Amino acid sequence: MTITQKHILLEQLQDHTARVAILGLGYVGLPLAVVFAEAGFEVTGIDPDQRKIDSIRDGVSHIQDVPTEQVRRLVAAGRLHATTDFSALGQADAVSICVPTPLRKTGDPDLSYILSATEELAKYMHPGMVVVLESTTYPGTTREVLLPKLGEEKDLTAGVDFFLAFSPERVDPGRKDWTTINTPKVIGGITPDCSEVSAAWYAQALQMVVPVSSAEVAEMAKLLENTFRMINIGLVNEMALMCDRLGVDVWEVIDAAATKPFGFMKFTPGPGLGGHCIPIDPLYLSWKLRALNYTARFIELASEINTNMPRYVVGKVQDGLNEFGKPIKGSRVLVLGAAYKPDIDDLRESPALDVIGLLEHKGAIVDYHDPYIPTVRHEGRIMHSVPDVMQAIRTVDCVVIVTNHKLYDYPAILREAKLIVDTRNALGASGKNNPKVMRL
Ligand code: SAJ
Repeated sequence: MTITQKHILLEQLQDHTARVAILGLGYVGLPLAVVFAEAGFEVTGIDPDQRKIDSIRDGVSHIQDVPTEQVRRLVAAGRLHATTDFSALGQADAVSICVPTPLRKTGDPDLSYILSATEELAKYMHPGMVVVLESTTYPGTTREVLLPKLGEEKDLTAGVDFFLAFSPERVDPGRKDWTTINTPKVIGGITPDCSEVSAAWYAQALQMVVPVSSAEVAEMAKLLENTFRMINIGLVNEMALMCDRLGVDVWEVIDAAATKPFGFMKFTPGPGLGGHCIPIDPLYLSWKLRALNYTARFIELASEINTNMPRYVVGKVQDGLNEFGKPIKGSRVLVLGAAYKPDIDDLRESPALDVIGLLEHKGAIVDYHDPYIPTVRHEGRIMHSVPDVMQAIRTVDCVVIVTNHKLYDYPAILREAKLIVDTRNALGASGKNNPKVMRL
């Protein structure tokens, strides 16, 4: 039997002598690096951000989901290394690419991080490597962008000399029940052998690996997961608009529908769609389909509705102030909660920023409070979370609850505020039929 690269690599993966490199040490890459190191691989994390590297070398975690104790222990044991030097890829057999895939200002995909990571990796490609892309992207990226640069241009054949696959990240920062090690992991290769080898690698460290027949299936599965959420959030946001016109309480409607024990999944209206996944990933899909002369109507409609929610919220503020004979212009408004979702410190794509901008555009004097976010860079200036939130609530003309952090004292807010726009039903029943509370 001829010993092939596949057999050699499979052996190294199974006996954990394969040298692992993780490109990108963010909320996806660091947890993955730690999981492979715990499984017994020697792992090198590579990231251009020297602060991240210094932190890891000092045995300190810069990612909330990764305990510092774990980083310290793995670094001390010589199982976890970190460097800004991409040449470390020359000593790697198994590489996972976990870099950002944002949108450009034009709304088009920004593949610049994937391209630069791939171009760096291409310099160090050698026979007997397995490469897995984890960054969420449009279907075809692995085959159309990575394969030529890592394979054909290096005279390496995927599935023979090296193995290339896609495996979508499913990290939900702050979640404790489903983490990198126990969340089922879909993985699909450029060829069946690529699927087999990459799945064999991940199976050494993760509890459940779900091999699929191709990279495109894996890329598309991720987009379905997040498009599903984006569209259903858009649906309930439109339900809120419809219930408002009908004079029906959308929150009560959703709670009633949610009693259905099958065939329904509860989503709730809100001030818009934040985060680095849900508002962005589906637009990678619709962008790709436009290039194939197909309009992904659900995605475009949901995106339009979700994007309009901050404006709808500001309309509620205007209506509420109007009831008190106050123009929005010159009124003092406090935005409560700036993070894109409760009880975290992540501001990315947060609708709070849109609400603040729209209010200011109408002449309101806007402050914000967020216990997790002390400062916000907004339209070229730094805003600071107000130091005394209850004092601010007592003095402003309107309080807008944009992100319903658990640690707020909602009964006190209801007592002290003159007017509240509650975009999250944070006040619950006490906000219903209350003359000083406007709800979505
Ligand atoms: N939102 C609503 N109504 C809802 C749910 C969310 O308005 O019913 C808003 C949130 O306030 C937020 C945005 O949508 O602004 C996104 O919320 P999210 O709950 O989807 O949270 P994310 O962005 O952290 O999504 C992540 C995703 N994880 C990955 O992509 C790996 C998503 O797939 C997870 O399902 C989600 O966490 C989760 O379940 O918490």
